[in-house]
Amino acid sequence: MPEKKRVFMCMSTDVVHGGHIEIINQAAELGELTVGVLTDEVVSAYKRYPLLSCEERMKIVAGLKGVAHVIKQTDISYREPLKTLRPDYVVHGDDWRIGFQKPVREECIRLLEEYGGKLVEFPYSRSEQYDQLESAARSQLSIPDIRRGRLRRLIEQKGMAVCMEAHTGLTGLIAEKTTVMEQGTIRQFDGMWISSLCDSTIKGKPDTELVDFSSRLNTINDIMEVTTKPIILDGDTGGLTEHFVYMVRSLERLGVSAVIIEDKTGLKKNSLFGTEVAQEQDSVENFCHKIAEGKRAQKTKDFMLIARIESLILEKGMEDALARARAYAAAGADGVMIHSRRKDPDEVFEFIRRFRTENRHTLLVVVPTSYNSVYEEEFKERGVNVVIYANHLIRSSYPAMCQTAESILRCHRAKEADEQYCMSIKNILTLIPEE
Ligand code: SPV
Ligand code: MG
Repeated sequence: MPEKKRVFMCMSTDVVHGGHIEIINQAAELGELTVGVLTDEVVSAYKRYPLLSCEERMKIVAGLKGVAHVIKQTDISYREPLKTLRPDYVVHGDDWRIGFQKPVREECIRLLEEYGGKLVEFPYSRSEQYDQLESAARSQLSIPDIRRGRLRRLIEQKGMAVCMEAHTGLTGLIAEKTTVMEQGTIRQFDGMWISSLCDSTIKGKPDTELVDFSSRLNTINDIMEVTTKPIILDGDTGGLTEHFVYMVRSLERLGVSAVIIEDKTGLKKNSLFGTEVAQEQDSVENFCHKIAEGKRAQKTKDFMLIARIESLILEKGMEDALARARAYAAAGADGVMIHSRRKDPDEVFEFIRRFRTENRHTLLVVVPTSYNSVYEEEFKERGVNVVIYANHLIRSSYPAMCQTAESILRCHRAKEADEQYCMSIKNILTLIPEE
């Protein structure tokens, strides 16, 4: 008997439908079928956070007729399974000829050619019913109870989460959907930061806690309505402890994953002003009380309270920063955020090194706005758990809008601005499709 051909295909889905079964049947007809099931980390990096864990999905796939073997696939690239299995055929729907998977397909074809394997593509079954299934799965992810705990789990899984600021529904969509390919893997942001600076600036207001919490809640709602990724709120000082406890409950109820409050008191000014403006740090005792009360008010296990240390910003020194970190962790903070406005990262690195030698568990958060040359990988190696790009979407959109406004004024018409700076009307009309 001739040896059975080896067939390989990859699956990420947690909602198996008729379209998948059809492809599996067709693949199984070609030979002995192995299915690579993508890990949670990979699926959440390019599609959405899976509703079922990789282990559960592997069990489901293993039970499907026609599937001979199931393996865990840790990369969107086919490099590893092709190297170890050397399948005669790789099977895929033809939907990956366009879009972000195109380079994955091209690499797969190249690798198959090296040893004479073949790619077999079947028409991808698009049906309204399947689209509805996917959109139902997505809306599950935006349910508060499901969204809230995902930051914690993501950090447990990956060690570090990378967050992009969002201040409107549209910037939320950019933080949610932006995808890049990098050496056969796919990258997306893990979560969103709702910055007080950006939320104030977009309203034309200074970042002094002038934009009140009701207004901040509206921003959170706008973003939550159209996204599924975990959200960290910049809670400023948290206000009075007596008010902060209500803030914690409101955020928890909405499905926000974490709030970061800073240890300042009185009229808060943005940290990046440093000592150029009058800013007062809260007492350790008072801030610890706020943390403890916030943790006591919390109803779920998932929500996190992160204490932000302003000692380096206010030039109070490293020992003060470390003493505060110890005290805040002891008061119950799930994490500490160390802030700095120096261009070089030395003081942040020193804080991380010293804090991590005495505390392995409390989460560490950094906001590398001024020390922007450090790669995320280095933060991770040093023991950081969350990196926040705190203001980059608003800082890049404002100059672009000014350019357009100036061009129209200068030219007395919009033709030049249209051609140089604007996306087409057709593209803006279809940017947000109706559901
Ligand atoms: C914010 O984004 O509002 C922050 C971070 O609090 S910073 O602007 O660096 O103070
Ligand atoms: Mg802020």
